[in-house]
Amino acid sequence: MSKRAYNVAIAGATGMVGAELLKILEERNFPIGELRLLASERTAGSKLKFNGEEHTVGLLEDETFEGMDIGLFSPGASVSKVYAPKAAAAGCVVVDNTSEFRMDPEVPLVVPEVNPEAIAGYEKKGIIANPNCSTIQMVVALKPIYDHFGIKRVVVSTYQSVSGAGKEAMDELTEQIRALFNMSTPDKKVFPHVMAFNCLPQIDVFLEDGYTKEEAKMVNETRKIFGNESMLISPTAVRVPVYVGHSESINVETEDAVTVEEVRELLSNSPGIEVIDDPAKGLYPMTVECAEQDAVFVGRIRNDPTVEHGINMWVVSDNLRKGAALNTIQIAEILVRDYL
Ligand code: NAP
Ligand code: 12T
Repeated sequence: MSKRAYNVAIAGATGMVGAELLKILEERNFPIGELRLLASERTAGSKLKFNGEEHTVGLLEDETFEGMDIGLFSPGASVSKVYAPKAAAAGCVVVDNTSEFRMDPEVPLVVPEVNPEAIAGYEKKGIIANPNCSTIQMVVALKPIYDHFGIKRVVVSTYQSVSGAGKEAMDELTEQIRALFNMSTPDKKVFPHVMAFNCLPQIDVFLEDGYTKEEAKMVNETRKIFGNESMLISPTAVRVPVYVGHSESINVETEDAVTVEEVRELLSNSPGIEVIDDPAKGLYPMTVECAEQDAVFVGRIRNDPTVEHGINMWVVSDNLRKGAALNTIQIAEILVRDYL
């Protein structure tokens, strides 16, 4: 039982992550007093349902956070940059889903299965950051291996769904598929190239070293979450025409000797992970089955014979749930249980 009810504001309530936040708050019976749903001028005044009741969406403004205890933010980085500090100044602790504060040394970056203790640092700025979706599912799968065998180096390639880029991106994929089936030229606004029936080796912008910002986020955020600045991670982030669910091919070179059976057993008994790995029966994780689920799914666990000690694995999770809304709410649950 929770100690009391908490007033919760959701910034970006009308977006893909916002919708998932509302669903999960309901499912997990989060102890909510007042609920304030906030978005931009585009949708302010519209109505959203929560626990069977209609709530009118308000406009995200300077005074919106008076009397609120917790702010769950996903309105985009530039908006969080302005409003998260305002919310925190009003005494509303923010759990922010955007990239804005993740690398701020005074803001904890948290995945509850990996570094829940970091939440204690929320007091410095009143903000806790939720990592990037691709980082979250990777670190959940790596944590038990890191603790038991030590990790020398990780090589990861992602297969990321379009929902990671928001509602408009999902609509763009649908419109492009429709256009191509009708023999017309597809329009593009969100993605840099046609997304339908294509794979784009670019997520977010390019940096000077030739990597994309999404790839840099995976390296920097993973190091911060593990508290290991020298961890070696070599990433390639790819967008694929899947609506929900990110997949990752992860190669892990370990310090100590490791067997496939040990890793299967270890991951099967680790929090937040479900192993689906029965090659004889053709069983492995796929986005069509892992979407709308909470776990990080791991399969295709196999030995890497090209290094002294290493394994390969295939990791799938719902990017809107564990990759965003669920992780945010797990952080909020610990916050109310242990701190507020
Ligand atoms: P989305 O479907 O495009 O929704 C964006 C939301 O932000 C909508 O509710 C929108 O309101 C609101 N918004 C936009 N500009 C605003 C403004 N000026 N003031 C107030 N609200 C504003 O995007 P999404 O997929 O939900 O993602 C939202 C953000 O969350 C992303 O920008 C990203 O930073 C973050 N995100 C993080 C992860 C992660 O890796 N953990 C995953 C996905 C997304 P309107 O409906 O009124 O426009
Ligand atoms: N570019 O919150 O486009 O850092 O899939 C999340 C998702 C950035 C983020 C995406 C992105 C973030 C995407």
